[in-house]
Amino acid sequence: TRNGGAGMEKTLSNQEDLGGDQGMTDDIFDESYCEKDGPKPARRYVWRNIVLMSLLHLRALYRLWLIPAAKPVTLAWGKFLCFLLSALRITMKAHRIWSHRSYKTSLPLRIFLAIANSMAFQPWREAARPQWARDHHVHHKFSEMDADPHNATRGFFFSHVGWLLVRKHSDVIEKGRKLDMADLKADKVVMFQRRFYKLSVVAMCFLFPTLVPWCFWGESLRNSIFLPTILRYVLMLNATWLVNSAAHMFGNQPYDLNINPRENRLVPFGALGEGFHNYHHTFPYDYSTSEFGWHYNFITAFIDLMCLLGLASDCKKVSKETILAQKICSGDGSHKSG
Ligand code: ST9
Ligand code: ZN
Ligand code: ZN
Repeated sequence: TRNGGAGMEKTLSNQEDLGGDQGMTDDIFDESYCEKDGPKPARRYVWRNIVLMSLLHLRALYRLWLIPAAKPVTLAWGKFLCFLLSALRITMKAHRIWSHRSYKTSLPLRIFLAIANSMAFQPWREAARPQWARDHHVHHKFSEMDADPHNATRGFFFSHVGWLLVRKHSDVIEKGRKLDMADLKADKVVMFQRRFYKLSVVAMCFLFPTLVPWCFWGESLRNSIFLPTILRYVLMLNATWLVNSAAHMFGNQPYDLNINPRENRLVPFGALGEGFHNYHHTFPYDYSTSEFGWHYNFITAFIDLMCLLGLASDCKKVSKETILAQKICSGDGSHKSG
């Protein structure tokens, strides 16, 4: 069957069985959904996004030649610190908490992730509503169908960036409105950050990454703007988008042969733990997004460290027996030795 269903158990002291929790069904594929009959609605382009996205990418590409002239410490700053913080936010907060409720966080960790959240600046309209999490829920629940905002059956380009350049299919909005986002609205840190979202994005996504190299090690202003800020942002966006495009097309399907998402460790930042996409769509509530713990999964190691420090808890994990049964029942056999 699609989606590994109910069998989960307590496997570590800081991990919990989700039981009948609502979070477990919210992101499970909905077999009952049928696309509407008749011709597909016409594609409606959003020219503002097309122009801005093209300019952003052209700018980043054109400025690649600045790399050899930059100080090594600036490149290290752009690559590791900013990128890692942005990525921590996307995978830890927006993905594993907001979208899948796969573990719980303490107040200090929530504040830290809220700061990293502004650094990632995804999406532009996040200030208004929990759009990221809603889009991601319908992506799991109605995967590869009209109600999936980045339906990969519409092609690589559409699932990568094209979906951000056109109006959404009406089913995405209709189905998304039925989702319960009360827990996000009840999170005071999220709400506080949302009130100052634009200001915090300007400060954390643009000013902070630019000012540090310029002020602290005398990097030129031009290099400071284009490398750790613009280029880093564009790379981060594309790394996230590859999970929607490449990881839905290339790789094997050890857990469920009947779904498109694949195990793709070549997706940049697969090392962060988001490349195990066949597993993730089969067991979306697993905090680790993989059965292999820390292997290629920096974020799981980081969440485990937070649990050890008492800053995170209640990690949801699928039992080895359930995973094995799922592989035997629906997998492509590529993990037989495992
Ligand atoms: C960006 C986001 O890129 C990327 C998300 C990627 C997700 C990846 C998932 C993979 C997970 C793994 C993580 C890997 C991490 C790797 C780390 C690497 C570092 N439900 O939006 P509108 C309502 S951001 C319910 O205008 P249009 C909405 O509330 C980049 N309702 O739709 C509104 O209602 P109202 C920057 C929904 O007109 C109404 O519908 N961002 C839903 O079709 C209209 O909403 C951008 O470039 C829903 N799901 O426009 C694009 N959706 O009127 C920003 C909508 O009552 N977005 N509604 O307020 C936009 O410009 C537009 O949304 C649009 C669609 C043009 C795309
Ligand atoms: Zn997916
Ligand atoms: Zn997900």
